[in-house]
Amino acid sequence: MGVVTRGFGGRRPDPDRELPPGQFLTQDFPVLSAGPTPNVDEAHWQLEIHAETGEVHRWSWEQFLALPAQDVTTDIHCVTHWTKLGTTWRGVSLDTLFEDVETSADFVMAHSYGGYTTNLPLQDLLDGQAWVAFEFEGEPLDPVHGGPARLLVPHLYFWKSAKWLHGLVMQDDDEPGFWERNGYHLYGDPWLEQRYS
Ligand SMILES: Nc1nc2c(c(=O)[nH]1)N[C@H]1C(S)=C(S)[C@@H](COP(=O)(O)O)O[C@H]1N2
Ligand SMILES: [Mo]
Repeated sequence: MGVVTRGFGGRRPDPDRELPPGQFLTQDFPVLSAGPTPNVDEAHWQLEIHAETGEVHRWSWEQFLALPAQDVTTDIHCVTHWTKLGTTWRGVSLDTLFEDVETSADFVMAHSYGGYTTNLPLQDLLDGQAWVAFEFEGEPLDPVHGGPARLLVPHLYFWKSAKWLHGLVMQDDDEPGFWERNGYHLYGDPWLEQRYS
């Protein structure tokens, strides 16, 4: 199944297409990491969703790859002002991962291998808006870009797309994650230029 998200209607990125305010186009793929790239071995990799009830849903790498995946073409916007158009990914929709999760909590803290965290409203992860991506441009996701798997939430600034994703923890309150505690906006809508708080 293929998915094309907001703003990408053609086969090729349109250089005249409107960018979010304050963004410029880049053709390369910058690496932005707050620390070293963690060495995440697929044999020991696990993805977890922790509900506020204490229930934990867990997938090994093999179980994760057995889930239905989607091809996604989307634009990505970094708070440091670069935008990359028409990037292509393959990943598992968060709708699939949350199918059997019973929760009444409204917020999620994404936790990465290596300790990075970022907070998101649950409703921004559902309805075809977010994926756990494991391929980029048809290749396994490079470790510097979050491989083996990263969160992809392209409608928010790219710091919300946690690399080396390990777990999603349901929370009743919207607590700040790593960059949000350091001054980034709690939500991060690039079209509203919600860079810093
Ligand atoms: N685990 C983790 N995820 C992360 C980061 C990080 O430092 N650690 N940086 C964030 C930021 S600020 C951005 S812009 C993107 C950069 O992704 P890239 O390095 O693949 O371009 O990852 C986000 N996800
Ligand atoms: Mo960023």
